[in-house]
Amino acid sequence: MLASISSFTIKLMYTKAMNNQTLLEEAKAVLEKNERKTHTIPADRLYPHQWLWDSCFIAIGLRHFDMERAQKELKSLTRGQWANGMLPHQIFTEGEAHWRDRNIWRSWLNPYAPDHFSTSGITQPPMLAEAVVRIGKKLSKPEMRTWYQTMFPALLAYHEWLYRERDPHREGLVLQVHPWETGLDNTPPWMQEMHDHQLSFWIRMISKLGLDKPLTLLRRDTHYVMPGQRLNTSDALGLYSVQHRLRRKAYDIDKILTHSFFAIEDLTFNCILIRANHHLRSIAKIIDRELPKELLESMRKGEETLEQLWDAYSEQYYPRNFVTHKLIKEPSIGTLMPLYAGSITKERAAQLVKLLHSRKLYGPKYPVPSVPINSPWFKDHGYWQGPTWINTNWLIIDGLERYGFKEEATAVRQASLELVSQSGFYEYFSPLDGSPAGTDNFSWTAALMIDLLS
Ligand code: 9WN
Repeated sequence: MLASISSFTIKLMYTKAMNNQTLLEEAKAVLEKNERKTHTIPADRLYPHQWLWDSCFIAIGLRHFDMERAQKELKSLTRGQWANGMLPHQIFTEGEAHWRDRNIWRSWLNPYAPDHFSTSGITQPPMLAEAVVRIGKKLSKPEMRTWYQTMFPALLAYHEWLYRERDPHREGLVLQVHPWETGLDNTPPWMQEMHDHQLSFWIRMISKLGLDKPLTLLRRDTHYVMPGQRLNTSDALGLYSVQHRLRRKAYDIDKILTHSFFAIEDLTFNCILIRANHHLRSIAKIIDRELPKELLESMRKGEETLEQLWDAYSEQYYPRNFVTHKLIKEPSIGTLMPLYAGSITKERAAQLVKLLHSRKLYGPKYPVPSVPINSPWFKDHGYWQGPTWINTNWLIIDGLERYGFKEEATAVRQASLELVSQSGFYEYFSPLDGSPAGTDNFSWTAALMIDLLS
């Protein structure tokens, strides 16, 4: 009996190892397919440019098998850095085929935008410091110092820009002016604010008259992904109209803030920034550089102010409207991101872990859903309104591990591996039955799988 059990166990282990090996090879193949000269695109056709936080997640995976390419991936992000320090969320691919995308943004309207590359005029979650450090940890000491010296100026300029431009009241939290800046495009808190205050008359009329249905045919994204798996056309029009307003102000933050109330201190963005600050401090220490006093003060305040986003009534964190300072009480995965920030107390972290244990909230069969299961917004394939994404799982796993919640971290890791090994490297998955959605061959799913398996 014992012998047969052990041979069965050995066979099982062998199959598992084989599967993992195959998965690794397949993941590498996805990254190869999406490789371009200087960087990796998120997915062919649907996402043909370079995106800021995608490249960071991609480099975190690449470092396990091609260090040179991982470093190149991050260095290529600095090509698009604006003279004021901003790292744009997109660097556009050159060529006639992409003229329309470049023209939507017209980054050349802003005097700080680079001359040789067209970019968007907004940023994305500041994952760069994390990716730089993850690479650094795999290098020898002298190589690590050289690598940090290379990346430090861009990182410092970026973090200084974030506080200088996006924290005008010097409170420690930075604001975002478009949901694309959060990387979680149609996440409920932003969509609620947009529906309440931003949707213009013509967009409301379009959806009232049912004209949004035929307009869906004109969208590029819905050629590649089923319309029900993307945001609806009226919300998509809303996002483009906000983008258009930013362009009219030539991406000048003073002008934008004078004329708009659509500015939110986003939870996920600020939690990633808190962790990035921690990494920036350690990079500076290793290369014997001092960080400017004002920046250090903002970083300190950020950790302190995060607690103002805690709502004692519902025992959750929420983003906050920058202008009214009112919490936007629409539950979303952001509430778990303070685990990744790492600056909250262990008691507070344990309160968040309770949410992960609840099947009705963030603990279905395939965690972690981007919106709790019991939310009226929840749709299991609804883009950032329900599905499980591998990058947010990665952030949560990292946070859980650092707080010592090993079992929970293993469960989320296991669910992520299962999702991908069952269906492939999709963009997102149903948290209820694991079915895949969005585009296939998605780069960060592949890259983070490599990292989780390593
Ligand atoms: C807009 C590239 C990006 C990701 C974002 C994701 C999606 C873009 C889009 O794709 O956003 O930036 O076209 O919807 O929401 O997180 O970086 O993968």
